[in-house]
Amino acid sequence: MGRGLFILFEGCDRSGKTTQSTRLVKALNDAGIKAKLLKFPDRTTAIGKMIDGYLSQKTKLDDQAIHLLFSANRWEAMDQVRAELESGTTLVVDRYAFSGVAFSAAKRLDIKWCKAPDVGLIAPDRVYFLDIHPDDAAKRDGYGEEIYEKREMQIEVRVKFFSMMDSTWSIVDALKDPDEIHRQIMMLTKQAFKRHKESPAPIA
Ligand code: T5A
Ligand code: NA
Repeated sequence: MGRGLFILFEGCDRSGKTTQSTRLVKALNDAGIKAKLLKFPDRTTAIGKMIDGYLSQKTKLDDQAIHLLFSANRWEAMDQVRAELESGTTLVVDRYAFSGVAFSAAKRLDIKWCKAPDVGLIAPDRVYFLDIHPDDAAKRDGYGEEIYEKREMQIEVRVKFFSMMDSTWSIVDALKDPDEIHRQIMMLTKQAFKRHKESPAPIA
């Protein structure tokens, strides 16, 4: 049996990443494909609890310190990620290192410095970018509760995401109906499995 695929969802806050990543895992499982959902930040670990305190504005941390904690929170999951992929499980990930870089660089930290701690993390096979203008995202439930959910910040984050895109990314219109977005993501995922079957690439 081959390895699983490593598929990421990225996007600005409230773009629908949790909704769509959850639906994708369920649809893959229903189709008999072994798949699991992961989420970063993983707020359940000791590092994740520090991140949660910062995001919910209970504690303060300087920009560099919180950036490194987000990266460490990914590194602490890497052994498990590798083992799952090798065992043939496809991992669908709700945010990853691109969020790490986009949010910190949007705060004017040097982008090269922001990328450095994540160098060597397992690279994705596909990235689905749920694209929404922050003004539209702000109309959705629950917006504005966490530290980064502010208009100027989100506009800058979106610019940073666009600056990092390459051929592994697909831009998905996040304003569409959730069912339509899900269908598009299923189509993209089927293509990714087909390509991987035709020319299998090792875990990068
Ligand atoms: N961060 C993260 C960093 O700074 N560095 C890092 O390294 C990482 C990994 C928390 C913050 O941390 C920052 C980025 C974030 O600011 P989080 O825990 O992923 O990151 O944030 P959450 O609050 O969990 O998630 P988001 O706010 O990003 O929301 P989602 O998951 O994009 O959106 P979702 O699916 O929860 O949907 C939001 C609302 O919209 C509705 C949903 O029902 C829900 O009410 N909705 C739709 N409505 C209309 N049409 C659609 N197509 C819809 N899809 C969903
Ligand atoms: Na989410």
